[in-house]
Amino acid sequence: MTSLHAHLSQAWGARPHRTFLSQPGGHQWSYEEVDSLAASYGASLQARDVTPGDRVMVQVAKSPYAVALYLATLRIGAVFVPLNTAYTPTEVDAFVEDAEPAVVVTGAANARPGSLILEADGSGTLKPGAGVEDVGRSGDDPAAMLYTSGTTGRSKGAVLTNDNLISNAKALVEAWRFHESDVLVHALPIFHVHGLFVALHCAMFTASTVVFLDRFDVGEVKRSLGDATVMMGVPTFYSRLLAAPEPFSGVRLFTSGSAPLTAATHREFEHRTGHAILERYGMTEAGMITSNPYEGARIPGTVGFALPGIEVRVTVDDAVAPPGIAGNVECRGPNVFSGYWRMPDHTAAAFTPDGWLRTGDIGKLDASGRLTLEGRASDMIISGGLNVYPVEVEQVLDAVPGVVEAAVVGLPHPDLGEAVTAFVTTDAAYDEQGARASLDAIARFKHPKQIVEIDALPRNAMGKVLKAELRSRYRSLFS
Ligand code: MLC
Ligand code: AMP
Repeated sequence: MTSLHAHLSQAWGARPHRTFLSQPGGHQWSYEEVDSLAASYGASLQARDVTPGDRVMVQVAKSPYAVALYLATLRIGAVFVPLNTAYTPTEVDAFVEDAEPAVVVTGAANARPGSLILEADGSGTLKPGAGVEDVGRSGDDPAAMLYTSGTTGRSKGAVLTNDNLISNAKALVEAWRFHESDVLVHALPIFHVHGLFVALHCAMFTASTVVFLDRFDVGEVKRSLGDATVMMGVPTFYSRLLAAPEPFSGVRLFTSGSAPLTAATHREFEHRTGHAILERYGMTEAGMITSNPYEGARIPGTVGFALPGIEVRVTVDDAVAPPGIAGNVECRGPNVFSGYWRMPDHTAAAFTPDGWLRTGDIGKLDASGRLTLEGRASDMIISGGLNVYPVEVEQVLDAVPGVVEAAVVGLPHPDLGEAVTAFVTTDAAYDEQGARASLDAIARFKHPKQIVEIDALPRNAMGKVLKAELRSRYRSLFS
């Protein structure tokens, strides 16, 4: 039994009638019900000649039907490729061209030629079929591929194997003491590692219940927390909950990740609710890497210790750094992905010669092995838990008539952590409306919250734009 699907179905097989996905004011989906829907979607995909290893690309609204489609894909040995629903048709074109999926499933609003339709209420052209054939998969076989943006602006498909996902789920269940009686509030999207793997796998591996919300709505989340034991979120969830906090007395665990949780938010949340948020750290290529302890000190501003079975080190100039010295964070373990889809050079560059994954994050370990992150090697911006690569936005702005040059940075933002901000030098042909219209080619969460016209971009002697200076000069723009 080596496939992720086999592990999951064994976990919930003993409790098939237990509620899996609970929709407030709506249907309560048992494990058995979601599993049998997954079997019929699997049959339907097989009837369309989807075979093991084929990519199934999915850009659909969050719903129990979408979860069943994920499980169907695993069950037939195909590779699940989820896409952010905010991606524009132009962005999706690039993913389709790269992944060459056997099937693309979308909502009606973002339908593409040949795509199957699946709406949040289950309607559409993806009809359940009958007679799914189970397919044996080994631990090394790919289970999912998630696109991550790159410093060059070109997205890379990170291929995750069955073993990557199984080992990480087991490590989290152990570290966070997941149990069949847990009730998890799920308000994250399900097209990223956080909402799809971290949250859903912890629940499925313990056959526990998920309060399944379409999105993060602060009122709905607060109501749901009344009957819940766990919530996982990005820092924006916690800063929004702080606007009107409650004791949340039935909750045993709040976790945060995907972006830095400020020490101020951590302390204020603890002060006002009595809960010390457990911050953990991860990335698409490696799932979860470190976590603050379940028992023991959850220190604000730190991301804790390597999870069971995973090793973390810090290097400077290719040598392992002693405790207290900041450098490149690297990790190794069964969680680390098999490589980027059809990009051997990028895959090779992601690893050190001795086989450790270069995370691209800068941090330091203390003598006890606790990690503190200090920044990122690249200019990547994390806005509300979503990654934005400046070069992608700069390329769009540079092509706008009247823009002489654009530089995009992340500035501190009270709600989103960092806000995408563009600085442009312009000539007489420039107007901001035109620039905004051009940005429609890329997803809206990547759009600058402000486009600031300046006389000249600050540069060093080599002519390189000094983004650090822009960040420091304009650090109060959103406060
Ligand atoms: C939405 N908008 C954003 C945004 N989310 N803008 C910048 N950054 C974001 N993150 C924009 C929309 O385009 C829209 O713009 C406007 O905000 C309102 O949209 P919305 O959908 O109503 O927003 P809201 O529901 O408030 O969403 C904010 C959010 C959401 C923070 C709740 O983005 C979210 O759920 N983020 C979580 C992302 C996540 O799961 N990350 C995990 C990555 S995995 P307009 O212009 O149309 O008005 C990973 C590894 C790891 O990193 O370690 O976990
Ligand atoms: P992604 O490529 O979307 O998976 O994003 C991974 C990146 O998110 C990591 O490389 C980190 O830079 C960042 N990240 C994840 N968790 C944390 C955290 N707890 N604190 C700071 N940054 C984080």
